[in-house]
Amino acid sequence: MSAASNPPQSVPGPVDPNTLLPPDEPVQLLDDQGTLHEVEGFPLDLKDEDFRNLYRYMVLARRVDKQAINLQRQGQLGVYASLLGQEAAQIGGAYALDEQDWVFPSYREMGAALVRGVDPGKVLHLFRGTWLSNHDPMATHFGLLSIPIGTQALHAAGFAMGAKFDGKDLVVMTYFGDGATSEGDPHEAMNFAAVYDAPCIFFVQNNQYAISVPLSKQTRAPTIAHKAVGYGMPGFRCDGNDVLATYAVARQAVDRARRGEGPSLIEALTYRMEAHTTADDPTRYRTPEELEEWKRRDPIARFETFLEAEGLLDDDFRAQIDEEARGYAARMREEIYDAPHGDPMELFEHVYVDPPASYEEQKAMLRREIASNQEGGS
Ligand SMILES: Cc1ncc(C[n+]2csc(CCOP(=O)(O)OP(=O)(O)O)c2C)c(N)n1
Repeated sequence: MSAASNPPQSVPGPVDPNTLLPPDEPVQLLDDQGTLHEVEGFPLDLKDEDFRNLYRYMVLARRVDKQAINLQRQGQLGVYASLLGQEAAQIGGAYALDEQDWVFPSYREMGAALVRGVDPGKVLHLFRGTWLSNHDPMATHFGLLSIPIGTQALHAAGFAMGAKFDGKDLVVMTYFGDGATSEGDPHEAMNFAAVYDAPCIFFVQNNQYAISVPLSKQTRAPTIAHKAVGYGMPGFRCDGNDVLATYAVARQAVDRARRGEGPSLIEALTYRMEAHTTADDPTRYRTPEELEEWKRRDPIARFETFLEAEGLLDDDFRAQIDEEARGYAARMREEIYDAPHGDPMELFEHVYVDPPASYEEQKAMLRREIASNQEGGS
């Protein structure tokens, strides 16, 4: 689609770039010791029940993540991308959404999946190679995990534009990494979303690395949030290991989008404490000291200190979460263990309405390949 064929519905005047710039310091509400400090412009509208729920989701995400890594080690998954350390970023962001809203995730978003009520085992089929996913995106408003970097940003922008054209009250959030901001797809998505005032939040989890490439080799921009100015949308920056900051910042961006004021870019500063995927060896590109430093900033430990001081964490609640986590892990094992592989010919389904001529040749080629492997194996 070209911008000319479908003009924006409203044409705002020139934007003062100063109103779009991120603040000098990332928004932080809970300091490293777990003490709450109010920050102007980012009020917290959370009740005790919400605080407990945020904690519950973070602990569940960490346990689900551990189970997925174990399934990979047992040979049940081909690969898995851990979210360890990024729980606050993902969960604070997704918690700011309402039921009618949508999430378009990358491959690392098991925490956001939980907030949307997605059964994690079902999503893991992608990592087993059995199917794209067994969850229903229409029921949960959580799209399929996207392995090609940044492509989900386009799905999100397009979906948000469509929702706006249809007059629907919904906000779209898409997650991607710092590395993805060097790709063309997020750029095109952010530009279109801004031009069309689409209700789309671009939530960047800056976990410092794109596999082994550090952020310093990724961009010359002062911060990722500064890139927002170039699109004409506000850039927010927050401590991604502080769940109250990620929530409060996302809340502002979501409310803004819901009021019809267009998209926002959020940069949450965090750290991937595990390997990039189970196929990666992070000791080859980062030091043990760096990892230790970030472990001290663990998002769950920090929030726990706050909740304990507020009298919101007790043994009963911890036991309840533990039981829930065991239930999730058991269901993941049931769903994934020895799940039958699909027919490789499915590769050709759901791609074209009118397949090109080369398609039949390629299908025949794969059929021959499978047959010769079967002959070779018997
Ligand atoms: C289009 C595309 N190019 C390259 C890759 C290979 N690849 C997989 S993960 C990755 C790094 C992504 O880093 P980032 O966007 O920071 O996200 P993170 O994995 O840190 O969450 C790359 C280059 C890919 N999956 N898709």
